[in-house]
Amino acid sequence: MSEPKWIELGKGLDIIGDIHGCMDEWLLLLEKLGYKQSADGFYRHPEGRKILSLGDIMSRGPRSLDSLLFFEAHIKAGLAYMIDSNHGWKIARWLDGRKVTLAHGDERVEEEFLDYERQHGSLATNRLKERIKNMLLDAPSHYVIQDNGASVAVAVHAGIRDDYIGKQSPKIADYCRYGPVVGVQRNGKPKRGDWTIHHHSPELIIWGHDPRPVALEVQRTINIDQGAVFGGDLTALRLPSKEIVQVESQDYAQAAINPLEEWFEKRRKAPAFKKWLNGFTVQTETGREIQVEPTGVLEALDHFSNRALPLEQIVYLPTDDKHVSVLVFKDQSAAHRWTGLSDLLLVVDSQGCAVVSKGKEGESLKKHLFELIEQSQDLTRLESDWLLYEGVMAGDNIQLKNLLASEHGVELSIKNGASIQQELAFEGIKRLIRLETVERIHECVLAAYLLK
Ligand SMILES: [Mn+2]
Repeated sequence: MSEPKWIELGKGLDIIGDIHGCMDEWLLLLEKLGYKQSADGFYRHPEGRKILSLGDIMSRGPRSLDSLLFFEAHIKAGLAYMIDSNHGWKIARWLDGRKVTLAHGDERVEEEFLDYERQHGSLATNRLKERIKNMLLDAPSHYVIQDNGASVAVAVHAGIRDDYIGKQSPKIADYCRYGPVVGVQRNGKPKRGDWTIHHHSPELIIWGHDPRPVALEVQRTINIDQGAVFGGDLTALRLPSKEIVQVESQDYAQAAINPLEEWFEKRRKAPAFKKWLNGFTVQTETGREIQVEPTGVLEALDHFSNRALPLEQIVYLPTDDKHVSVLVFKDQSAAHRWTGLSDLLLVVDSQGCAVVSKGKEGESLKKHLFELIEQSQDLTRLESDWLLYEGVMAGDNIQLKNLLASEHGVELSIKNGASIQQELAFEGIKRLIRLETVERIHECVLAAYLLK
């Protein structure tokens, strides 16, 4: 049974999301983090930093065994830590000779052990299996990370309750591996709930397990599983700096349903308009609460449904008639991923309407804007899926004024004494970067429109 443990932040920790056998990417990430391979084969950091894996280091991907061997050796040498996880637990019980069905990529671990046996014989294989089993069974349900005696963070695979932190029981171990159960699905499988909304204690909870495209910090919880094995990124969160370091990976899993694509689809779900009709409040990151009265909401929703651009394509409303917002996507698939539509360039006025109309004139304005953007950015080599500019209307043309944001961050920060319009624009952009739902972004757009 796993038992929780306390570890000191010491000279720094690099916490790693689900590796799932993506060993090539893991080695690249180690290099990017500054680890160097010593003559004895171990990877060490010149500053004495240590590695902490959130589990699920194997299954689904191509090199599970190498990943298991890496952690087995580095944990023993005191250079790394690893916590328990759902795949880890399954493999541990399989190695322990229990009757388990290997599925969801666990069968690939068995294949690798069979390969190993063909090469090294059954005696060596049994010894290896014993070592790996022990490592997996020794993994605690979670680690509490302390800095000079104060708990600053918790590392856990799938989730934790505040009252479980630092405690142990089979029930707690189960919760940490799989997350909470809130019901039963139609197929008989347990329905998992969102535990992050119940986290109120001060520690930062770092978790993985549930792949999502970006590492978002929400209410002092941060998910660092960016679906490496599904073609996303392999992520490291560095403590104490909270810096995120990533390497791109490939879709090794080739799953019928790709969880990263599923995430984008879910975020584009049509908003529940009803919730705004009686007025609403927008809470911004700066702590401001912006109240919107019910008057005019119905007309505004009618405007956005019938005359403005599709909601997915509006990030924020420019504050006056002279300005426009210009959103450009790297390519068709990026545009489709974020908006569900194929338009590469969107020019939006202060009413949320498209400035670039169809027809010949519209085409030449689009061409002009693409030329302006390409003068400063090579879109084919862009790391981000999109770029957002502020533009100024100049007769029939548009001049690009500022680069406001990209998928990776906001270029302009909000100044003290910003207007409500500016604050709402900034909040909408921040929500887009955090990959929040269209509904959460449109809330800002709607408020900005109503409070003009
Ligand atoms: Mn998992």
